[in-house]
Amino acid sequence: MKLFFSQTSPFVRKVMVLAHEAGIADKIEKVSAAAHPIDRDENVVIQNPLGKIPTLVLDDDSVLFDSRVIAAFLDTQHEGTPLIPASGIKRFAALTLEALADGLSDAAVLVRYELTLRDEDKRNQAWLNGQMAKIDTALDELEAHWMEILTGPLTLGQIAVGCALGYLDFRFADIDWREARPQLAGWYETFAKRPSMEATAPPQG
Ligand SMILES: N[C@@H](CCC(=O)N[C@@H](CS)C(=O)NCC(=O)O)C(=O)O
Repeated sequence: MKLFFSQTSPFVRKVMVLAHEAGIADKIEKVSAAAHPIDRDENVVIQNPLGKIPTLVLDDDSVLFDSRVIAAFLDTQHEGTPLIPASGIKRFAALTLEALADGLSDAAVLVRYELTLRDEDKRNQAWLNGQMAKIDTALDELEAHWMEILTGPLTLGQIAVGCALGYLDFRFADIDWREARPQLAGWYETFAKRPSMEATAPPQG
């Protein structure tokens, strides 16, 4: 299977961390993509009309997107403990945690686009503040209500949080998200050292 890929995307990273944790990363051929909301990558668009990554093309040429669908699919492709619990409240807690982390990543990616793609004099500061507020309240929620699940058995939810925090450190190094969230900071310090996280880290510098 082929994955349209960029090392800077937190969503691509999420599916790759899952693949590493599941021991199936070597089954995925990574195809470099230049997904961009303005200069669209036609190689991606031809497979996924939204032009977004991750996009996964299976061996029978069927196409899966977005990252939540790809992650759920990859979780069916290994024999180990599922990273999305099969049923019950644990399943929906893991998926809700993933949704929370993905929402944080979405807001951070949108801020990044506003800051890098829009002319400075046309930027909408109120809109930027709104996206930053989402990031802030999502981080607060993780610290206040999710630490027990974050420190429990590994799930896709934890992976999504690790990738969202990694993206904040990568693109918004000036934001000190750790100071007011010591438990989350401590959890991430350990989580970021997992081989799956180290193997998928965004470029340095
Ligand atoms: N909800 C999507 C979000 C994916 C996403 O926004 N990917 C970005 C890269 S980080 C992208 O492809 N941007 C190009 C665009 O917005 O057209 C998912 O979970 O896969």
